[in-house]
Amino acid sequence: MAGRLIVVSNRIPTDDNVSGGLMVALHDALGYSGGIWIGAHSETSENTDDIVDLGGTAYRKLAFRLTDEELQNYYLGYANSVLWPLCHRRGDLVEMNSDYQAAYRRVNARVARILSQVIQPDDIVWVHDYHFLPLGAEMRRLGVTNRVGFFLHVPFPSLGDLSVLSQPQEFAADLASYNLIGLQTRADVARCLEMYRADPRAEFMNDGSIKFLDRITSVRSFPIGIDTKGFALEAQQNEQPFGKQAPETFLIGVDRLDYSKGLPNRFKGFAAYLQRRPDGSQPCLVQIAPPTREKVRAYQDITRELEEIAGHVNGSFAELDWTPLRYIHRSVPRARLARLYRKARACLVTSLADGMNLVAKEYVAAQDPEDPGVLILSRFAGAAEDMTQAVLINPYDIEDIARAIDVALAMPLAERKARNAALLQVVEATDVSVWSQNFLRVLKACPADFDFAPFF
Ligand code: ADQ
Repeated sequence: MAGRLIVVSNRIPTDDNVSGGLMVALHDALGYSGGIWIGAHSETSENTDDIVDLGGTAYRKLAFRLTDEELQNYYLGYANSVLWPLCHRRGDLVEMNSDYQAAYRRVNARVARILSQVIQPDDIVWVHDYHFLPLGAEMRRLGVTNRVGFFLHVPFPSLGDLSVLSQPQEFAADLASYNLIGLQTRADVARCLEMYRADPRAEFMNDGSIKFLDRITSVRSFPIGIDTKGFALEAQQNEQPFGKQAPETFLIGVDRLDYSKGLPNRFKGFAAYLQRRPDGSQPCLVQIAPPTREKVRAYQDITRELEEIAGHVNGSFAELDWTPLRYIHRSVPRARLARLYRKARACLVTSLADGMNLVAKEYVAAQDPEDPGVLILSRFAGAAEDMTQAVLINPYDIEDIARAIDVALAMPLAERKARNAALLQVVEATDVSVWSQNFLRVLKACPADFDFAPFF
């Protein structure tokens, strides 16, 4: 019998909430093979033995519990105040704290124990993202020899970034516990290989895989995408996304409110464009940015900074009948988002660092091929590696952002159509179902790991 799939991710869908490309793709992959989806429970509990079975028909969902202290030190602490800034080249925001690190390892060891209790010999395991870097190593410690793959959704850190960690050599050892390390881009793969090249414990095999102590690991890029057809269909509904106050010409930005997304420079770039726009034009920037990780100081700071800049832009340019910057600080239903993208003349993605950036792909998929808008895309988003027909920008350069808005709003129809068609090909080629199938196919083909020798 073919083995089941076990997926581990920070969030798991609740019964009526399988939405968003990634969630749907994993849901589908689990639906084909049967198996288990393991993730953190949304409510904390002091009883961490309490594994909550959330049921399910085609596959089971199991939620592990975090205590309040673990939510603080593991999730907000090590994951989001050490690893997140580290991977997004913000060493200045990394908060070193030994309690964070201890909680991170403890939670990963606990999840490994849960896994070792439910896993069967033919199962394969797919671990997602920076919350679970040491999960593979903890599973190996418990004697699990199944194929285990890891996918990192965020940028792979450079050697310099890694040196911020107190034990950077653990990063390489933890990752080498997986049979397959999946990364978003070829540039991420290059940085990962650079890390192993600098590590005397690693040896490169002829086929490009890495022998680390006694284990063989492959490193490959699997650029993530969206449910392209589904999203395009949502965008084609006729319903008006605005109420009465629809702006005539608008650009759109959609991001979690995160310092990695380059929002201050985006607002400043838009202001620089307004300064020199053609006479009489009244373009709007509609920025949708729901808050995340609000308990982390760096997120409180960026929220305050953006409110100030937004107030300044509107204070300087607004007229009685025109608000240039519409800054919406909450989530928007996906169908409405899709229709907003379709009506927007351009989309601004200004990330200072970004694993992929799905907004760029959603915007392209949502366009009317007969009259498409223009994608303005940061060179530092993973998406830019293949989406080269976007108007590429340096998000650190405010003048460059202003120039790109100018170019986008003045672009002739023929050029818009040609660029959108080329971009759509990239989006279709990296559809999220292709992404998950490719990853699982490569993981299943990895050499098995039955002669494991522990590292530590
Ligand atoms: P994120 O950092 O969350 O993801 P992104 O890839 O842009 O960034 O995905 C955000 C998703 O949330 C998009 O689907 C977007 O439509 C949605 N979203 C954002 N704001 C919203 C709002 N206000 N209302 C409704 N929906 C909203 C991480 C990495 C990325 C990587 C993805 C997937 O940081 O680099 O592309 O994982 O691997």
